[in-house]
Amino acid sequence: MYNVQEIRHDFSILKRRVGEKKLVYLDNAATSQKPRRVIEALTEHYEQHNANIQRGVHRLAEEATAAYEGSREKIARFLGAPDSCGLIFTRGTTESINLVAHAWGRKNLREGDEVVLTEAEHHSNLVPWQLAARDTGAKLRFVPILDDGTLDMEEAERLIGPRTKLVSVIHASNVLATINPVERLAELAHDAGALMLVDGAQSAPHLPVDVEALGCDFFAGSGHKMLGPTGVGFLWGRPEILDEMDPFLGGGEMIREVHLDHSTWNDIPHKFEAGTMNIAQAIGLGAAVDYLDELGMENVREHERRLGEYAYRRLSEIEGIVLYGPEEDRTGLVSFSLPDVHPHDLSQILDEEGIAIRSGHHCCQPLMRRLGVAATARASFYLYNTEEEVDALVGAVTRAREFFGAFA
Ligand code: C6P
Repeated sequence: MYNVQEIRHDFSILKRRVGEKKLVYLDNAATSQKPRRVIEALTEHYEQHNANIQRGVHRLAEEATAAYEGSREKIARFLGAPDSCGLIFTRGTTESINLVAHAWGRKNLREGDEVVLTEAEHHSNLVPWQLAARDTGAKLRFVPILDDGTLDMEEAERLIGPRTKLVSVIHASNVLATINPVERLAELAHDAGALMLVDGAQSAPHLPVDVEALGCDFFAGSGHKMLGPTGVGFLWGRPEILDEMDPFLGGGEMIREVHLDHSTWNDIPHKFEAGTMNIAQAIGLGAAVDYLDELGMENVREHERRLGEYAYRRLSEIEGIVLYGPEEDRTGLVSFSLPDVHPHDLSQILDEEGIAIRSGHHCCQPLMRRLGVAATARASFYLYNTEEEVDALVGAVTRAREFFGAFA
């Protein structure tokens, strides 16, 4: 039985106040809060086991290595990966995609090749490909979005063809809440002989994910958006593809043999983990995944689906409000704008009521242009948010609408 009040006890920060007001944290798409268990995993690592990993044979080094590798296995299992050697620790989604753009893209893309993205990509899944295209002569193609915020799949079928070498798309949009049909896109990519990368920054924290069922070749995610510490995330890749890729960063631990004039590479995943990694954070992410597993991702999804639907319906009742993205099959976030109120002013007013939302372009400037706006306000929910918090949001947005409307 999913008990949101019990869950909230695990997150001390949710008890704090913002001035006189109770904190209502609705900026989870930017980063999630951390349960006590994750914070304790970090403390326990530093107080009891801290050592560098992979290198030492002393007791602490062995304990730290076992915890770090244990975390890798947990995350691989969480993603439905058949084994953990394809799971690489990175700093987050951004670094994971840059890793593929460098280590796979620079090696495999040529003039005349195409990388297919969408109009709704976060800058993390656009700029690395712009740089790779500049260096290799490959071209970028973009699947448009329809007015309801879903992908134009007819156009996707037309765009993905013999020149396509990679299809790289968000699983879920951080602005529109759209869940993309990545299984179908992976089929189209593979039929064309291309690979498929999924940006899972906004899906792994919120939906059950199974990389085998999705049929993707790479899956990128950020630990800090799924209850884990900052500074750690992951790239899962098909081992046979990772094996063939060049290294990303050079340095300690990613090598097998080093000579003055050349080196050979360690096995995956270590080939892609150069230097001392974010050990404590990776262990903390393992604790986060344990927490999510115990709640059950189906239950998390159902809680957020209901909350997102409730928020969408209540917000839509506010006069003049514009809501972005599809009406159904959404994740638990809502982007919106009000006539006569700049989203930044709105989020400042909400902050005075203790309500944390995000406003801006959400690192999706091309999408903002497509929507014809400079910025939106965005409330994003997670597994510990409640209907009362949605009510607080709706009340505050309504009051802001009335206040600014009086001057319009
Ligand atoms: N979106 C948001 O408020 P990093 O920063 O590497 O952990 O995640 C980047 C990233 C990649 N893809 C998507 C779809 C994302 O939403 C994000 C991060 C945050 O929407 C910060 S801009």
